[in-house]
Amino acid sequence: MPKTNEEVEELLGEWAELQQITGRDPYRVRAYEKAARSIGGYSKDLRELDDKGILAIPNVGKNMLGRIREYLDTGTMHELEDLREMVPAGMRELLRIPGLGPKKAILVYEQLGVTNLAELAAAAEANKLRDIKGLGAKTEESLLRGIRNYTAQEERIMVDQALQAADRIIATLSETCTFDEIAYAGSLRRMRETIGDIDILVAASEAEPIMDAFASMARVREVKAKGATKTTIVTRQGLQVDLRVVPYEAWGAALVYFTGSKAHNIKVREIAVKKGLKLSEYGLFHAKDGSIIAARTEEEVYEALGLPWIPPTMREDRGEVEAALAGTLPTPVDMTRDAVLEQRKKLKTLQKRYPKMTILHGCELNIAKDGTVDYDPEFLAGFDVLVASVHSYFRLSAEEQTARLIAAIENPLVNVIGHPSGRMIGRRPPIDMDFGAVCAAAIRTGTALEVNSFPDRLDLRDDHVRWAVEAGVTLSVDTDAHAPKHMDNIRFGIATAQRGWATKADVLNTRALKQLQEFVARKRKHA
Ligand code: DGT
Ligand code: CA
Ligand code: CA
Repeated sequence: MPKTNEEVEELLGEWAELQQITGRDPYRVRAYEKAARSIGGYSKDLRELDDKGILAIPNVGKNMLGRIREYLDTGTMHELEDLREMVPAGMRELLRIPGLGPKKAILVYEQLGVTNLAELAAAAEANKLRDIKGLGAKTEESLLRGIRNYTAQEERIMVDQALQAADRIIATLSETCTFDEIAYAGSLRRMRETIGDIDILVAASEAEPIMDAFASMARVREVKAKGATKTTIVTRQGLQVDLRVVPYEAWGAALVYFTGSKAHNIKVREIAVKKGLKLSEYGLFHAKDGSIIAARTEEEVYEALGLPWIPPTMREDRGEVEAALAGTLPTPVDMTRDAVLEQRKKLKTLQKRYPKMTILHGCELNIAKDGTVDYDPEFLAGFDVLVASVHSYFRLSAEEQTARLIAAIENPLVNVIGHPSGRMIGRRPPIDMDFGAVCAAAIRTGTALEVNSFPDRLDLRDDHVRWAVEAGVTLSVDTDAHAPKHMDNIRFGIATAQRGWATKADVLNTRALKQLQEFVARKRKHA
């Protein structure tokens, strides 16, 4: 999400709350809230839009446009500044107490001079609220309960809120920084029901630019600590977020360490000690000479300890380490299969409703380190077309990477290799591979290579397209759309294919339905 949009969302949200306190009519307050949300979720940067473009954002009218323009030009909104002067700083928080709407907030302010949560709590405990006309003893009691709940809850937030915040932060960092890996760790990765603070882990060769980008995000209220490898901030919603940058080589060890839980870590470390090893966030080492055994991936670290990879959701020291040692660790439920089948059912219904159209059910599979893909062949055969792509292990040697891709290409159920080089423009270099060998395998097996249309991927890139076309590879120009608006990206994919001199005959998705189905069936014959 563009940073400016996030800033404007924050300011309009604050404006809405201040208006509530000063007794503005609720319709107007709602209008600000709605505009704030639309702008925050809008994909185009406000700074790059003209007036017409800004007015095209849902819920943004002429008045709002004026305020946004003022902010873009001057960095402030003077009416909001005026409101801030009128309303004491702590008043906004009062509205978070259940049962305390703007009317009551104004009452306690006018009659008792209450301007923040601490003063409200003190007044309620001293039974001063019940004497205010319009409040009474019952309201006082329920407010007191509300305050206690709120203060207790403030320290831990619900997992969905934490996940949403973490996703947004990861999206912001992905837009602004270069790194190898990023993930949330801690209790959020373990999916505890409430989260104390968010822990974000990044693998990169240089920590400083990432720390800087993190500390200067629009959502930051306070930078609590900023060191060489760890920065702690508090967001404007009062959420604490720790960011740690680790070397790429130690990614797995750091992920184990910072995912925890602490009790799980202690158990795992005991196993290391018994084997004469030392486990830290930097890796698993021989205790004697300090030589390294494993660190790159979680699987490698667990494996070197004689354990299978333990799903983060089980890492609570509730017997999972013992079970893993004994080989009795259950594979926990994963609902994705059911979700896929559910989706297929929906498509069948749609197909019935639109008999003239043919709906195909496809899926993008992940290519594992060894070239295998998700699910078993029987399950995969239920799809009409399958794409498989690399999403991890970007730094394998050219030999390993080529063997991995060819293994996926040779899978009779895989029809397209998605974004074959894995590059992210400006953020991640392409994987090392023998592209000639990959092309040869694609031709031999009847597998297409994708031209991914996302502007930050464009993968295959133009010169690889030309190489593939000359070799005789079939291409598939895809949007990789995750939302309807991404469909527009197709123009970049087509342009990339054109720059590589691809013709209609080279591109799978220009063909008639029957030809596509034949393309899939021909390969499946070898299953
Ligand atoms: P939270 O934030 O209260 O919901 O819970 P966690 O588990 O996210 O805890 P947090 O944020 O304090 O630390 C993140 C992870 O870092 C934790 O799960 C395990 C690891 N960790 C932190 N401190 C220690 C420690 O003193 N020893 C060990 N072994 N691990 C630690
Ligand atoms: Ca945490
Ligand atoms: Ca933490």
